[in-house]
Amino acid sequence: MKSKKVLVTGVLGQDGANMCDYLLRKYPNYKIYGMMRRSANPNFQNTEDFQDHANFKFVCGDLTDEISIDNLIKEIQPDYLINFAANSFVGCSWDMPLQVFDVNTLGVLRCLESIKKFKPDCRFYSAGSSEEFGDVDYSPQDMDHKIKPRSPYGASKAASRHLVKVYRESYGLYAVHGLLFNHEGTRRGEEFVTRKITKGVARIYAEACSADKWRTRRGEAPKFDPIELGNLDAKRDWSDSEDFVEGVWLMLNQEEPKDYLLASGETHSIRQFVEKAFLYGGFKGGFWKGEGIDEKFAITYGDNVWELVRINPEFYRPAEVELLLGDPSATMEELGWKPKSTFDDLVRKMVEHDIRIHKVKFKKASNEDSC
Ligand code: G4F
Repeated sequence: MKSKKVLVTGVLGQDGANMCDYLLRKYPNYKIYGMMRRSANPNFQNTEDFQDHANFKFVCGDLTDEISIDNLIKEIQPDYLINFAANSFVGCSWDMPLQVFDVNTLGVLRCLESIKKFKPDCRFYSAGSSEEFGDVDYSPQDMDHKIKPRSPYGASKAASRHLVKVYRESYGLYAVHGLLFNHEGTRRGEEFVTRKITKGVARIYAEACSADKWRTRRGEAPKFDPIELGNLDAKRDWSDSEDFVEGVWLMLNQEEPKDYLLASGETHSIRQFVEKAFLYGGFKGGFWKGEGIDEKFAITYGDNVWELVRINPEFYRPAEVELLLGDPSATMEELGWKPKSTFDDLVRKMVEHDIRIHKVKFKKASNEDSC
């Protein structure tokens, strides 16, 4: 098989790392370049499984610096540029809207311009988002749904979608914008609600083990710090990021470029994610009590009621996307894409992974046997 060169931006993040991992396994002779920003303290946790592969190389660049993008395209001459670098946390996009537009929108423009000037046959992927649909008119959402973003983040992604179309039509570039619904996994950042919950379950699991021993020794159980969350009623269409990177690669390898949507076709509330995550963490019989900001998720243990989750209004957003549910049927038919993981597989995988890593850390810190 002929070797190709792929430049993946955002390599330290979930999707960039999953894409590099996927390509190195599928095409061990491809040269994969993972672009990262030069920062004082980079976290290589997401890349440690593949960063020593002979055909993988880290390169430095920044979407806000066109010189760095131009230099990379000129020097590498990539066959594909897969852009996963972004400010991807919706919640903070109200706090830094200009930076969000600089990275998420102008960053895409800089990539398109650079490809146009220095490697016009390089295929380009732009990471779009179901946040572009925002305040949805109907469910499930498909590619014909109107653009109605509710956050600076959603607006930045919608604008980049227009730019991709303009460059595709004006200059004949193979440029595609994938509208991806929520996608998670064991490389997910803790600022996102799913990983915050599964890491919280793992912490409480470890504390419960210790409490159990403490209780038998002293006759009472200590209190836990519950997980603090915002809006529990928002509904999201969650998938596994590992399934999505495969879909993105298919989008990049069609005869003609066009935009696609990736989703699971199911929606679940944050509340349901909490329930499932605690169940897979071994906490049976959890129940909700109270209302509004006093609502709590709790469990009865012996004579005690343990609070596992409580509301902190600090995590509410100025405007919320209440419901996302995608219709992946057209993409499945056109690309032959089929996700492998279900919602349950995803929650279970994340909880079990986090319990495993937390146990090791907990064991080291407390010198206790894990339970
Ligand atoms: O996990 P989230 O922060 O993801 P969000 O905002 O849906 O965005 C993710 O999916 C998009 C695709 O639809 C991507 F484009 C984007 O980059 C990102 O990957 O929040 C999910 C929901 C929200 O409704 C939020 O209000 O969870 C709610 N939530 C409730 N408590 C919370 C929390 N979100 C976070 N991050 N932290 C909380 O404590």
